[in-house]
Amino acid sequence: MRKKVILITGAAGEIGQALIRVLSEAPNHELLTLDLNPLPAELNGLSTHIQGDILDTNLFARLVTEYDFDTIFHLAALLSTRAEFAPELAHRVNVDGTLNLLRVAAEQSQRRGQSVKFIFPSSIAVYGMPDLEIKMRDNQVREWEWNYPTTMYGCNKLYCELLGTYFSRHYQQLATNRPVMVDFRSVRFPGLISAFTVPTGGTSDYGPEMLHAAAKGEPYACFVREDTIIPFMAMPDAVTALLRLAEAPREQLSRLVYNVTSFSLTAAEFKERVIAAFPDAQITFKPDVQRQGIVDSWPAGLNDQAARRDWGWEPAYDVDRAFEEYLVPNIAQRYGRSV
Ligand code: AKB
Repeated sequence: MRKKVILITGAAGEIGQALIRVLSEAPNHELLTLDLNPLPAELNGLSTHIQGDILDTNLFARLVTEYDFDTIFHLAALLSTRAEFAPELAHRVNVDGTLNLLRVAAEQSQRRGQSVKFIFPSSIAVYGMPDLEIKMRDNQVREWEWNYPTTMYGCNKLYCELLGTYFSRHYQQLATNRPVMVDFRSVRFPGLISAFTVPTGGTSDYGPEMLHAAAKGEPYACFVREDTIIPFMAMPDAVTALLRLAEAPREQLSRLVYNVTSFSLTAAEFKERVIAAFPDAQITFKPDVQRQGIVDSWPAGLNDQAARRDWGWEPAYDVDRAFEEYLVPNIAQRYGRSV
């Protein structure tokens, strides 16, 4: 008898760590986590962790003999800045990795005779605003607008949304003649900010980096201009979004891919909030041409009405609550600062 589990890929990343903490508290869930890296020691014992590669098809061939995947949170990806340095590797991990896993989900659904939920975090990187004037004009972008990504990561995410939709609606295993039931669902996240982990390889990272550097008492040179604006979200809301979407009754979903957002801030406003919490923060602005170009192509805000309407999405943390109740106290504590 195979063991029923929730699979989390990219589990050692920022979203993965936060998701493991929440899911491990819920009863009746066995977690199987996968990442190239080990989990941090404080998460030991909360899941069965496999250190491995999502491109390793032999590994999955072994895992499916032992485990029955009920739900898959496929978080593994190379983020936007890192993907620009290694576009082909990014394509392999972000696209081929997702395709491998969709195939696994399809086979699993046939074996179990029930659907497998496939939850996929997408990103504001799927959007490509043509210039700053239009970015400021269309500042509440809807899901089907401006789908012209300018980065490898954005292209990968947009294509994987389509791949997931294809597997969910059209893919058939003609050879086996048994129905495939992949229940693909995706959220497009804004820049995420965690109090407990620091991101690596992203381009929205200037927000969290500014905060963590200030709390550590280190100077920080922000790599985008002061007027740069994108949407952000506190990590607990990101986890809530994934779980709410996963739990939503299928018949209530009018789409498979949803925008979710919380608050939009300019880099200067971000700095003001950081200085209000850590008055000795040394923050300067030293824009990097490439990274600035990426963030300028991302929307200033997202329209998340469909998620609110279909599955009751609502962020718990607006900008004040995110800084005052989640980010500042937890980050200060992490680095032994009083606020
Ligand atoms: C990145 O900066 O690449 C990510 C994202 C916005 O998806 N944080």
